[in-house]
Amino acid sequence: MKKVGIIMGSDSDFPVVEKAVNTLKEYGVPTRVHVYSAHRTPAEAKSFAENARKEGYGAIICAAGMAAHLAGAIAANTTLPVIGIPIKAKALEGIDALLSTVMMPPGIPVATVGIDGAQNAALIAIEILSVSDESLAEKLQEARDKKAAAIREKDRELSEKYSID
Ligand code: RP5
Repeated sequence: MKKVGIIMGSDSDFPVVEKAVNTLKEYGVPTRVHVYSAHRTPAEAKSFAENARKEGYGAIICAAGMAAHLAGAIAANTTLPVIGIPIKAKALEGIDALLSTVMMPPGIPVATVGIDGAQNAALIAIEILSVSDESLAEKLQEARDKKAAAIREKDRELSEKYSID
């Protein structure tokens, strides 16, 4: 199976990124995690992106806050799919990172999830790998079915408890 790379701009991003790591672990996806910053360690970030395809990665998740150019910088150096997680920092509540990550000029895409949307980032990476991996496709469907069953149960409970004749 292809690997997923998770890159974050700072170890201070990890409390959010951990949800992506856990989701990939749940699905049994080989994952490598690194702190590479587009501005503090740009050489490492560039080298990772340039070598990722030949090293067996299928998707790269990039998490960064503030003027978050990490996902764009990684995408500039690979044609693998790059998924950006805008991290919520204090000053602008993550709007800064959201706009920096999502507003890529045409030609170098970054698939951007919501602010702190680490679980969805992992799920998109898994969906990408599932195109050529039937067991992942089955696991994704099972998880959806389970979620839908749980919601139906909640519907039944609330409906019984609060409906008024
Ligand atoms: C970004 O700056 C990082 O991704 C992090 O979200 C933010 C703050 O970094 P630290 O100052 O906490 O290392 O590059």
